[in-house]
Amino acid sequence: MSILHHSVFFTTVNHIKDLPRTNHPEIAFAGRSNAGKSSAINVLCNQKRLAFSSNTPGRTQHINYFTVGRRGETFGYLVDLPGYGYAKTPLAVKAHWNELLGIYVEQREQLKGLVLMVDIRRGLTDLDLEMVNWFTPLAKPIHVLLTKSDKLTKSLCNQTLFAVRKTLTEIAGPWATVQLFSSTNRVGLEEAGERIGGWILEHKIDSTPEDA
Ligand SMILES: Nc1nc2c(ncn2[C@@H]2O[C@H](COP(=O)(O)OP(=O)(O)O)[C@@H](O)[C@H]2O)c(=O)[nH]1
Ligand SMILES: [Mg+2]
Repeated sequence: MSILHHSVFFTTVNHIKDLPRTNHPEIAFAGRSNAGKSSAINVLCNQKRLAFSSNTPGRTQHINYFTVGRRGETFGYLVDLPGYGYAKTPLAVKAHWNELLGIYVEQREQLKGLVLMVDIRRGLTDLDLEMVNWFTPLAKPIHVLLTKSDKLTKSLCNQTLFAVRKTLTEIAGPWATVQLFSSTNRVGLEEAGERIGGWILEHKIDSTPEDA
């Protein structure tokens, strides 16, 4: 069973100074608002409402932490970052998110990998590329989930997969990988779960019972 299946909510952070003081590895989930990030976290963790999913884009404004572990032991965290690119977000709020997101992504040492949700019908947008460009110099892996693949034909899905893979390889070389995903049809769960779980296990530290 995936180690992600024992995830529970840990904490919500709205300011960099409030990031939890732990040494466990963190895997961040990023993407445009409405790309399917909350749905992906829920389905990967085999839970219905771990991450809040809604039809109202731009509603999740904070950084949410979920623990990953087994038998009362914390192995690491999944970190749900605020979605970006929602047009109706007020400028001041946008600036706050940008700062929160930018500092977290660029400076958080515990961050060991990035999962980037991209709606397969849109492909990589400028904001997604900005995220990849922020991350690439850190020499940490990025895994892109092409979400909502149930919305396109198999052949269109594969076309997008190859195009995105080509672009990512040009920017990030071997650090970036990409796969098809659908929360609705449960496509790509195993591949994504293994990748994310693998990153956490790779960086897992010996935890004390208090961490549980
Ligand atoms: N068809 C389809 N719809 C999805 C999928 N994943 C998410 N959605 C829908 O897309 C909308 C946004 O999803 P959500 O997970 O809240 O996106 P977030 O804003 O990135 O967290 C919701 O209406 C979801 O039901 C998917 O795999 N297939
Ligand atoms: Mg969400």
